[in-house]
Amino acid sequence: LEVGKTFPLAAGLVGDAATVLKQLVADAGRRKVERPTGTELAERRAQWRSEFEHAALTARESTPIEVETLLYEVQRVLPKNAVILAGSGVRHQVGQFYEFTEPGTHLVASGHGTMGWITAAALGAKIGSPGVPVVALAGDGDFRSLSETVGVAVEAGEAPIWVVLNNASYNVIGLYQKRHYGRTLGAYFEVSGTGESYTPDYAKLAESYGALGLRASDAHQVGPALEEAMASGRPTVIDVPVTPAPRYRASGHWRANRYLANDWNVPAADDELA
Ligand SMILES: Cc1ncc(C[n+]2csc(CCOP(=O)(O)OP(=O)(O)O)c2C)c(N)n1
Repeated sequence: LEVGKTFPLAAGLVGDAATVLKQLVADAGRRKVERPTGTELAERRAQWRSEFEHAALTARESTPIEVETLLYEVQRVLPKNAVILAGSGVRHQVGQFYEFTEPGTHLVASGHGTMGWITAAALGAKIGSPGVPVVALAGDGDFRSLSETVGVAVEAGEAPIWVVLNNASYNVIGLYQKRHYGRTLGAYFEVSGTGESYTPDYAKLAESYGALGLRASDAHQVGPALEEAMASGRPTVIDVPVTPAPRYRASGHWRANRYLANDWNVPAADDELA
């Protein structure tokens, strides 16, 4: 029995459910719980937002593009009613940094975070929401798990847009591996023997399927590429080289900080699991 393996705990309890629940209820009556007020929460949210914007804007000239900067540019260009899909590698950043204001605009392979879902789900979402842009923010590993969907979209005459966050890796897996095992295995796409980084050209892949293929190599090219994709009315793949270096800070109980960004604006105490 491993208490606290997945979620950080203030106190781990093991016992008979009925007995422990009764004890907890009795105890809860004696405690006063401090909760942040709505105003405090709004302030923290604004602070969080300004940190994100600062990170995105200060990295605006870096290449490969930082993920925050890419998300900032995407939000700047897309209308609020655009449907955004978030892939398994990038879903946490999208959840934290994309400001969704309309219902049904944030689709995510939550739970198992199944790779490949996003590639096909973008086509389904476009069929379900024909009047708005549908944009999949997909890691390259995720996208290539089901990239033949691009051909199916051409056949169907549907125009989803896939933004491929190309870091030539299953980066999130590589980061876990480095942290916990001090080495990586199969996480970075490279040519066996030479160690040379490998990526297919996703823009050309799209073209070979008869779709529109674009590349945004720096932050300034992201907006124009999205606009071209939306205006084209064609299924489009935008290949975006992104950095594999993590910088964002994470929130919630999935303490990404613990293995992703220890040194970026995170109080040390907040980083420790019991
Ligand atoms: C079908 C499936 N296999 C394996 C995994 C485990 N997994 C989670 S994220 C990930 C890598 C994602 O790579 P990519 O989409 O390129 O995003 P990145 O981590 O590089 O940002 C893997 C292998 C999964 N979620 N689904």
